[in-house]
Amino acid sequence: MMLILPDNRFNHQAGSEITPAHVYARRREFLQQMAAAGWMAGAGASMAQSPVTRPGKLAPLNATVSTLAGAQASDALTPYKNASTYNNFYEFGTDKSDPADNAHTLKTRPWGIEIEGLVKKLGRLNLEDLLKLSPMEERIYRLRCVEGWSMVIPWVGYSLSELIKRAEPLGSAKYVEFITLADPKTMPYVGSRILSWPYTEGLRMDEAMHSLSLLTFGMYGEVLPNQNGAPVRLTVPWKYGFKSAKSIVKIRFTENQPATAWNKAAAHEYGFYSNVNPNVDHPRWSQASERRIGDGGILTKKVKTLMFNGYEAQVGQLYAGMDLAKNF
Ligand SMILES: Nc1nc2c(c(=O)[nH]1)N[C@H]1C(S)=C(S)[C@@H](COP(=O)(O)O)O[C@H]1N2
Ligand SMILES: [Mo]
Repeated sequence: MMLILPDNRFNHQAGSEITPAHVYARRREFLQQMAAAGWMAGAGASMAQSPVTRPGKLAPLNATVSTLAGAQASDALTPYKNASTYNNFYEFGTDKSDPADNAHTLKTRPWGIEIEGLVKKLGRLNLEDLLKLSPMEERIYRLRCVEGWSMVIPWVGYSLSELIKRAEPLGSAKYVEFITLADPKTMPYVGSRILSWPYTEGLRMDEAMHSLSLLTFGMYGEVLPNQNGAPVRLTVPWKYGFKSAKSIVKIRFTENQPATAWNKAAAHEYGFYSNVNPNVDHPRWSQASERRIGDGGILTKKVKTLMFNGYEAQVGQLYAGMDLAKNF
């Protein structure tokens, strides 16, 4: 499944605009030290904003550097070019380059999320209101695809729990279902038989309420490129990438475990939980290691995959006592 990727050291379209990952990491460290030392109280607080300088030339989305435990992976960032051209978004095709080539047709305005099911506050929240619902944070998360590639991306958004709290779920709500856009006019593969549309995903309520579950509006200091799930997606860093539903239009609160797109397509290969787990193989391949997408392509050395993608300290408790081989 690994394709040979272009060597990014030589083909950045706007190389001078791109902050190299190590420079970025050092600035971030500096900002965090400043914050920790109390230098950024009061008026100085705005200094904690993302140091990235619009690598995709999309609208900027300002955010403060998140101080949440687990939200600042220290791994080298994936170059923006790779993160925005090597994607899975089957509504736009199945090749990794298809979403970047085809997703320009996606209409991201007007947009809204419909809140449905077992909640007190039903109805539609439009994007403008969603953007103002809670302060934007920048969080560096690893995201690992089930196929064995991974990326490290500075995402911009806020905890999904902020939105859930506003919806006031009823006691009977045990799961959250995410329904994404399925518009055959703008998404060429909706209607094809690869998956059943719309692409849907789901989380257990406690997973959805975990502060690391990010309702995501941007990356690298800008709004999301269409191919990464504009204008709003999920990022659940301890689960395989397919749980991070893109271009969400509906969130439904349910009593029963919702169906999910990949579980419907191949139940023996993709379970509901889909937590990153190096000890439980996919029926057709090992899940013990991964390759970071970046400059090296197929030559990039594999690294060991970590339990819960490295977020075990934060999320392990959610699965205490569960047989993770059965609940894969
Ligand atoms: N609507 C929708 N969301 C989706 C997908 C998809 O095909 N359709 N693919 C998933 C998969 S398999 C992965 S790995 C991630 C990829 O996110 P990225 O392209 O931002 O890295 O998006 C997920 N969300
Ligand atoms: Mo994936």
